[in-house]
Amino acid sequence: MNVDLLIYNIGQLILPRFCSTPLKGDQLGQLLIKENAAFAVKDGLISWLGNSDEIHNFIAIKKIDAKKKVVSPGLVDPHTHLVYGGSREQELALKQAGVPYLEILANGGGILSTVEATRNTTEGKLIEKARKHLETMISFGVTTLEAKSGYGLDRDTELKQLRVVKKLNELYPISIVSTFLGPHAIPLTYRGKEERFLQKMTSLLDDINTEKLAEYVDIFCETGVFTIEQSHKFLLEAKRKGFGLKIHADEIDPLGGAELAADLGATSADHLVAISDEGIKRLSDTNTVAVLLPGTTFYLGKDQYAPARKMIEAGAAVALATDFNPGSCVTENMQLIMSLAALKLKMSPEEIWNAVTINSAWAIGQEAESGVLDVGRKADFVIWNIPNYQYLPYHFGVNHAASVYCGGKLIWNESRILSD
Ligand code: IZC
Ligand code: ZN
Repeated sequence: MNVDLLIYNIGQLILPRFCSTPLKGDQLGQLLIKENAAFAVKDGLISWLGNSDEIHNFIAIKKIDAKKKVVSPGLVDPHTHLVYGGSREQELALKQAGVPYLEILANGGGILSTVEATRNTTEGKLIEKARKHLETMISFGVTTLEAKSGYGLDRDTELKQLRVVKKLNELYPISIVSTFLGPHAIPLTYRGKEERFLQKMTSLLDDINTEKLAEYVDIFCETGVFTIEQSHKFLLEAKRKGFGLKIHADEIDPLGGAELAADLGATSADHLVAISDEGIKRLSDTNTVAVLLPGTTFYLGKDQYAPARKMIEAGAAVALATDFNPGSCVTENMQLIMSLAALKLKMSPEEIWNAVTINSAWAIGQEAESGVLDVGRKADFVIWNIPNYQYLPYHFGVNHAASVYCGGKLIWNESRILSD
């Protein structure tokens, strides 16, 4: 049989399971590991998957000996603020002095300082900057991700950010799902006129639809930002216009964002550090994915992490993401998030692999395209320099990716570090 690519001698092939819903409860801990595996790729798709001893029938343009390494689906990062101007390293000293994240924002810093920088950065420069971050993400094994706007808070800059995401999607073979996060903060000029600002962001939805600039909307539902009622109003209107829903929910205060996400049939509810027991129960009754962001809790120096065990045991669908952004989690490294999930969320290696592949794909509506390796699926995969799948969360803070493939094509290789 003629194929484009044959990869064989795989020590452990990680095979997350595709079900009709995101993996919940005990399912999250079930991960199929195939030893001595091999698979073939034709026209960018997996055309055969089996045992390394069965490959003699294949004539391949290219053969890769995986040398007993671990191979997994490409990682999926379902929550990033990829596109922004400037940076906020000066905030680190404020944080060290104990100034809370929301206080920095209330004083016109935080998100609002990135808004200023993003407004003052051209589309071309934003693309250039985002490319660096994106290539770092890819180097850590990501082949599908989500990217939000939210650093414009005005028509032109929000659309500029979304056009950058669209352009990045065209420039790279990986998949980027775009989310409109216009209600990310209230500009100083709209203090006391929050409803008017929300109205203004809502009025952008038609243009975003027409230009096909985003599939999802999101809102920062938090004390001092947007209330539950405002979030409900915005999300409902976006749903009516055909957008998928996401929400920054219950990160600092338990406002009931998880309950709202469940009520509205949101695709995901993200953060959930302060989720109530009722919120956990409501999420468990739905397919709304709980996207946990332990990198953010770590970076904000908090002791209380999202109650991942409680959520998994209650039957909620849990996924993991970086939350890459210039304020509360400045890392592109999904592997670091996997270690934090083990150390801080007490998730098992099996749960973690499922949470960064198939469940994170569900969190951005990519479950039919990403997060699973199977015949007929796109050949997005990573070859890892690790002896077994449990090793990755254990050895933290470094890059274990040997090479990253998207649609059967090599898009990143560790040897580039030496040659560039
Ligand atoms: O720039 O601080 N939490 N939005 C909500 C963020 C963090 C991003 C930022
Ligand atoms: Zn976020």
